[in-house]
Parts: sequence; C-alpha cells; structure tokens
Amino acid sequence: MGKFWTLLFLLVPILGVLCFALAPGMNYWLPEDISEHGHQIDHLFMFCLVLTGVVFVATEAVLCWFMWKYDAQHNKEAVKYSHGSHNLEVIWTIVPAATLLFIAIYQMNAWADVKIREPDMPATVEVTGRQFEWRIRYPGPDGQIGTLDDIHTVNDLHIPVNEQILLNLKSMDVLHDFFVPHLRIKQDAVPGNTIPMWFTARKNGTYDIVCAELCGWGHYKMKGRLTVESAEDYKAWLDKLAQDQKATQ
Ligand SMILES: [Cu+2]
Repeated sequence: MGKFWTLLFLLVPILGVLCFALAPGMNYWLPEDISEHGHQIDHLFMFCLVLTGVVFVATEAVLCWFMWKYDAQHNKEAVKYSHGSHNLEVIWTIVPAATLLFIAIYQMNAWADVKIREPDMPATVEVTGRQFEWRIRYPGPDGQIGTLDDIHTVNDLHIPVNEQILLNLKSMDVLHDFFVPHLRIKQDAVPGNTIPMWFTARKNGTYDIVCAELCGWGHYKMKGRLTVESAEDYKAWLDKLAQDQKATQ
C-alpha cells in the first residue's frame, strides 16, 4: 500500500511539470508582451519559475524516495526520533536567505526602469479608478490635466504606438489596481495618491485593462479597453472626442 501512495505523490511533480511544459503551446501562457520593458519582467518571471521549479521537483523526488524506502509495511523496526541537525538547519536557512538576497539585487534594474526612473515629461493621460469603472482624462489644447478643456472618456484608453506614455493613476474611492497584462504593468490605485506609470507600447491593437484589486461587489466588471494606434489615428480619435464633448456642453 505504501508503494501506491508513493506513486500517487509522484504524480504531483510529474503533472506539475507537464502543465508548464504544455501550457505555452496551448495558449495558456502569458499574453503576448507588447511593451518595451516587458522582456525584463518576463525574464525575471522565468528566472523565478525555473528556480522554484527545480527546487520543487528535487524536494518532491526526495519525499517520494523516503516514502518508498521507509514504507511502514517493510520496516518493522520501532521508529527512532532524532533531535535534528544543527548544521543542516543552518544550511537550509542560509541558502534560501542568500537566494532571496540575490533575487533582490538581481531585479533592481528592472524595478528602477519601471518604478523609479520617471521620465521628465508632462502626463499624457490621467486614469482614475472608481467603483466600478476607469475614468480617463486627457489634456485639452492647453496641454494640462485638471483644467476646463480636459477631454474625458470612460473605460476607453487610447495611446499612440511607439511613444512613451506617462500615465497618472488615481482612485476616487477605494483601492483599485490598474492592470494591463499585455503591457506588463500593474499598479495599485491608492485614494489620495497620484501615482505615475510609464511605458511604451510597440504593437497596434486592442487589449484588456482589468482591475486587479478586489474593490467591491462590481469588481468583476471593472474592465476597460486599451487601444494602441498610429499617432494620426490617435490624434483623430482625440479630436473627435473633444468635438463630441463640446457639442454636448
Ligand atoms: Cu476596482
């Protein structure tokens, strides 16, 4: 019977590895990266995945080996308890600590690119999370956000392709999280704070914007759409939006 459990437990690492091996081919993997910085994020993701994957498979293999070898039916001797090994405990404390420290240092450049080295430019757009929608505001002819000629839209964010965008993120009520998987950006929207995000999209198309912070009963429907388009299309869209807005004022 003990052998049966060993083999059953062995299925966990085998199926686990199989899932990861098959997922990319079946389109269950990360969405296409269309951002300029995304490869850094994906690289860190893969690095951590391989690291934890190897440790996972190794510990599962050891677990199964022990289950197989020390099967109670074939080991009739009384169990002996040990008081552990001080040396082993030191080793398995130091190794993970050193690994975490290495990752902390290794990811610093990617973090700085995405979160610290803010470009010196006026904001392209302001996005405000609100239960349960994304309110979007572009500067009008005066080039400033927060004035009377601002151009407003809801859940429909447009940006020009291959241009750096500076987006100011706000929240009107509770915590939300502005998440665009294709751009590899995700940022909490915190009430009372204006949080800048910057990125460059490199491929035209429409992509999902989702809220990644449980923000109330309607959280599931708090989704927007990002349209990445040529500079001309973007300008035409913005002009049309401004005209429509003027017509209803
Ligand atoms: Cu939300």
